[in-house]
Amino acid sequence: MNLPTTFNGHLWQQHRRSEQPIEISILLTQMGFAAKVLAQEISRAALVGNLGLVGEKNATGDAQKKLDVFSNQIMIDAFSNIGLVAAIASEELDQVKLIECGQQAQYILCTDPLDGSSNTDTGSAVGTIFGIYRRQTTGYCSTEADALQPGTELVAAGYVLYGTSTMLVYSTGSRVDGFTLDPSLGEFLLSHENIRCPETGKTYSANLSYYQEWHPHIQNFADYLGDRKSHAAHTLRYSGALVADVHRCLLEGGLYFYPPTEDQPDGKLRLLYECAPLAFLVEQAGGRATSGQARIMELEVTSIHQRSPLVIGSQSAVDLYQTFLEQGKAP
Ligand code: AFP
Repeated sequence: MNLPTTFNGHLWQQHRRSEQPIEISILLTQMGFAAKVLAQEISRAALVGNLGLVGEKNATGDAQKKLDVFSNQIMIDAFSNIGLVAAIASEELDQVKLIECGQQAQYILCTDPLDGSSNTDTGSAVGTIFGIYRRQTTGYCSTEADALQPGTELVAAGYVLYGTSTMLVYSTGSRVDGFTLDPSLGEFLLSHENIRCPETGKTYSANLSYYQEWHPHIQNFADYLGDRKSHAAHTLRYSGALVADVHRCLLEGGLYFYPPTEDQPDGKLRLLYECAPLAFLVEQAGGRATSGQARIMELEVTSIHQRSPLVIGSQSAVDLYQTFLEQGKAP
């Protein structure tokens, strides 16, 4: 039997091979630990009274689930005491949380601790998204400005998918690797090495209940994908958790799109801790991510809870979306 590669072993190898700073490996190790704690709590939430609403709204106006609050606290606890993180921006926090001052604390964590939390009460997939930036300001303590960096400045990003298994997928900018949690060992083991996003795919993910509010060109695109008689037909798969839908695109190709609507001219998704980290990963795997107007990675970030339309997945599928957006029809 070949001994599997653990997440921590892999991080150490990457550190030695690519001279990736050891601090990045430590931060990712910590992310792996937080993911294990969350996986355990999410799976037993129904047994310990941890499902349902808290009764409050979060920083972006969404109803807060008990698991949202719990997940946010786990992320804060996991990164507060290691001395490397200067600040955390989270979907569940109104403002950037300043963690640590001084020379050692050179990293900024941006996170959606529990993506797709409306799925928790029905046992469906949820996720955690994270992006890590280097601190840019030079004062003794960090400021909110450190979190307002474009995706091009990410030094590491990834997600954890809590689904039929728990998977951690990450990149530090040269490749994308995926690890599956072996619950009996309590270890993430390398299961998806050097993931490449297929050039095309058979599925698309979008909330079609907003169809009437989309731009007519995007309506045409959805009609085109949904035309069962066409060679271009795609099958709809929509989970309500961005992580789960993007994970499918990453492994099997296809695309996810959340366009602007009348009510939400910038779409629903958050640029800093949802769109940018996933764009970083998908691009590293050979896919593409755009807002329709610009590459997600290059969008200027002016506030931590800023929204952006998102189109992400296989290169050719995202290209096709762009063609429809501009011309209203297939090329
Ligand atoms: P929640 O975390 O509030 O459930 O939002 C999840 C999410 O940000 C993303 O994961 C989904 O793809 C998207 O919103 C679903 O939004 P709609 O319900 O509008 O389709």
